Amino acid sequence: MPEFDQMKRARWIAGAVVALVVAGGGVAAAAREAPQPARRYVTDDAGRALILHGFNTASSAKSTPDGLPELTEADVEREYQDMGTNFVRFLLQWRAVEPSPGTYDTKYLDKVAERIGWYRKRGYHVMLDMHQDLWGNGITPSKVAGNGAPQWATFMDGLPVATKLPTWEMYYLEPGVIRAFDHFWNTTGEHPELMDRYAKAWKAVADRFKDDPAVIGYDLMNEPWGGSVQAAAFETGPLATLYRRSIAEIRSVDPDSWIFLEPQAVGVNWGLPSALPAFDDPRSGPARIAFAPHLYPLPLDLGDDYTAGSKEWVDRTLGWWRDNILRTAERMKAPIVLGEFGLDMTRPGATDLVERILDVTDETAMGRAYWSRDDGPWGPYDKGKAGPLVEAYARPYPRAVGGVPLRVVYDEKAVKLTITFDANETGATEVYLPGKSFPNGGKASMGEATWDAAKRVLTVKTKTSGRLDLVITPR
Ligand code: 9MR
Repeated sequence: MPEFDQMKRARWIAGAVVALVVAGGGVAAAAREAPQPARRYVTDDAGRALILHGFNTASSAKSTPDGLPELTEADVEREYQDMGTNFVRFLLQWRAVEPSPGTYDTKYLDKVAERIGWYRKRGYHVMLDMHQDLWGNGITPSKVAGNGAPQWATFMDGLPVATKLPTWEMYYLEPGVIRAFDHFWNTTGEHPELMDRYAKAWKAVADRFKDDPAVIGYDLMNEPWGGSVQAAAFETGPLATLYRRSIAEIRSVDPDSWIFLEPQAVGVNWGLPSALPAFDDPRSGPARIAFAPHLYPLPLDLGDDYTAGSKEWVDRTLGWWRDNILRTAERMKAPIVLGEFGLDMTRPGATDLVERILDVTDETAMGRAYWSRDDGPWGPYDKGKAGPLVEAYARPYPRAVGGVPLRVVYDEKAVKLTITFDANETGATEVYLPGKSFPNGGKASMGEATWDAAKRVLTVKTKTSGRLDLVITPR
């Protein structure tokens, strides 16, 4: 590695360490007793608990001129047939939503709606994600990095941004990028209108999609970065302000959709604690605010694999991540959806790590969306060919449960799925059963079961009260 790269890398790591120290209490938090999963769930219109499994769709939306992912209806169909997913974290770009201040592009939103329709037909729940990395593509003249924010919202005061860095994350430390964020968060006191515009853009999106039954909710900002304000000062300060304003704007038109909140990405993605506070939901009825963190273990970010010596480190960071995420969710009284995790599936140990993360999220009742659905070595398909992720991701699971799930265990050897739940009157339980282990569908240990072979879904009507152990085995 040339000397320059080494220096940049060292700077990035140094920044990370600062974030760690500023986060404060991180080590103490990790040493406390392990928290237990609270088992809160995102619910559907009927009130059933949803277990959300899916993909981020797609990274390609960042750089296409129209801000839409490279995706066809056949791609959605293939994903459903191969893996039985019921969830998508669908990327939006603020630059496409609001091409000039206060003007919303209804044609773009119509095209988003068309794609949501492809998911709706197949019973998916769509979470709209206002994506950004590195603020926006206006940070360099050649648009070599960054996506999300429109050019009109990009103020860098002439500060420099390098045009070639070894990894994309390093651009976060460029002076111009830090300034663009400082203006957005109004740390500079010079652009109070920007946060307002952002919150109102969310109102426009919510107004467009509030009645779409497939849209489960809104992920307010991808991987927030505080610029020169970091960690707790950022999460309890400007980030919380943005969230409160956006929640108020969304709720002024849409009382029912879920609102998904992300912590600061740096540090928290690696397992450090978040300081994100609890938020009030002004809707009448129970709050519909969920916590949507990401998971990228640091050893992998630094180029290691899930093998030998670094496996132990990754497992350790997974433990911290689990505990710290559960603590934050408890403070927020919010269900958890892991909005992103992913890695190069061609690397040694990659499938093992995916299996491990699926286990952790299953045990803690978190939903999950893999990064990402794009074709390539990280994705389920590479040059159109199914890779190891497809098989790993196609696990049997209850997509929706008529009650509150306490435990979901799949015994792979015995081919037996046990769903323990406190039944209520919200409706039938729907279980996805992959073709490999359940070639002829499944049968249920109780209730009235119907098998839909085309969808590979077993619908089970059970008693509507009491604690039940519903066991599904092959037919
Ligand atoms: O995988 C994405 C990579 O191809 C892009 O260059 C990069 C910058 O836009 O973003 C990567 O995706 C990231 C996502 O946007 C945010 N979370 C981490 C993802 C993986 O690095």
